[in-house]
Amino acid sequence: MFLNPEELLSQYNPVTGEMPGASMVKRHLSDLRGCFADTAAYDATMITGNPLLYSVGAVEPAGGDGDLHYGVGLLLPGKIGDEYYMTKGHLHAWRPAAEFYFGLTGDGVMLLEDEATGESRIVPLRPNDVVYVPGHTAHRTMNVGNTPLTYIGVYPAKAGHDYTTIAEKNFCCIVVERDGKPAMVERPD
Ligand code: PAN
Ligand code: ZN
Repeated sequence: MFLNPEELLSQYNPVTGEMPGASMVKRHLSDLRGCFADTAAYDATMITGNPLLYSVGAVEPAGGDGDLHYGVGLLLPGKIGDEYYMTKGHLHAWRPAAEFYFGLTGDGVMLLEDEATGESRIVPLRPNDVVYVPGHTAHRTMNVGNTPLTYIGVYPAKAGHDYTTIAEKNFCCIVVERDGKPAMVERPD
């Protein structure tokens, strides 16, 4: 049975990220090996456990050319060293596919990196913020607040997710806390 987005969100559980009709993916710190620049902080946290970082409930009603898919993300607050908890990040397998993000709760930032030029920027993702992710743009989300960050991302059904390119070369920049605020800095070697 397919529920419309309004019905789905009304049944969305903002604590667990669970949503009827959605396929849930949960990502723990071990799933983000290589994403955090501070590997010492990563290893130190892994010794104490393998925390849940985020979940995504994906709704994929149909896969035709004109169809849309969407996911509701729940990204927990926390840091590894100075780096905020983040998503793995990806490019769309079909590179021209853009995406529309809408902030629901919490305080977040998106890191956007143009694949061709490497040009990077961060943009806020807070309640009612819209972030337009153009095609050919790697995107990653960070929770820069103290409460769960939730958001919805809507993308063409045929976008697909390419995680391999990011796993191989990572983002050029990282987002760290500096003087209590998020700052984008070049990834140290
Ligand atoms: C989002 C992401 C979600 C989780 O729905 O899938 O934020 O991030 P990762 O997929 O990088 O783990 C999206 O951008 N979909 O295309
Ligand atoms: Zn995406």
